[in-house]
Amino acid sequence: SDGLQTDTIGTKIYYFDSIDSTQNFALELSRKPHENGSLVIAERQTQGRGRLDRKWVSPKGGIWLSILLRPNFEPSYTSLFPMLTSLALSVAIQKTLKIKTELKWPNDVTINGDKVAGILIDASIESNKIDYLVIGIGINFKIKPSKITSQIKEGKKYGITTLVKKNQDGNPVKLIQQFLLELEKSYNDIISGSTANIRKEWMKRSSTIGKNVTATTTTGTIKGKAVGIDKTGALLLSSRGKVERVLAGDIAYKR
Ligand code: BT5
Repeated sequence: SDGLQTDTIGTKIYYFDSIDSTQNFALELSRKPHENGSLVIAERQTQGRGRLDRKWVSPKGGIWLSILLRPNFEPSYTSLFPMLTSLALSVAIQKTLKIKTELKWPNDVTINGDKVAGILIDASIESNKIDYLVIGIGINFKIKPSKITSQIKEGKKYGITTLVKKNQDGNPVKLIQQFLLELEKSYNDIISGSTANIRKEWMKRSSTIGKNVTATTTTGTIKGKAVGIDKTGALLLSSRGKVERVLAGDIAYKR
């Protein structure tokens, strides 16, 4: 926690050499009092997970962390969190490592289209109030991409990359500190109800807006041109003269 400039996030840190999943640990913590802002971080995960229980490969060399938050605001803001978190990460990567990244809706951080980080949000909402949120972030900091692709079926058709290459130097601690600072800034923005800036900044860094995409949701697929993001973080697709709203799902860009 040395050098951390945040007030809420990271006030308590749980560090593990190896754990099943930092996300699961943070979910357990939510049952205890006084854990707002707690950070769980591990060198490697044996059961890392993505959205919809997909596998998240988490060997040594990556940054695997989860943050437990108990925000006091409308549950509809929850869907903004993938955006807010990936934006904070993109800014921190640029500031500390001078690397440009793109944001792909809803939760990917990419370099030239290859995934370098992913975000997972677990939310518990009770009687129209947020009980807690757990934000999970996985960053391929310094990992040979083949170490990841070899462990996932869809590895070949899926571009995966690392922030720092084999012979390069990079300081993961600086990146984490900057990321937490950026995250807390946007978190405070959301708490005070100002989300316009987050959406504007996300769109500036996004590779999604303006593209023809195929969105896969739990109810089917929608094709259209990505024209924007609404207040809740939903993707707006222009399709046959209508604007369709995609609240959750995955997208692929048409080549
Ligand atoms: C995500 O899911 O991108 C969210 C990943 C969140 C991981 C963090 S690490 C700390 C915390 N603890 C956890 O257990 N999880 C969180 P999704 O968009 O569903 O992407 C999952 C897909 O990405 C998989 O199906 C694979 O195809 C691919 N994948 C798996 N491991 C990867 C990696 N290390 N880098 C890039 N892609 C990966």
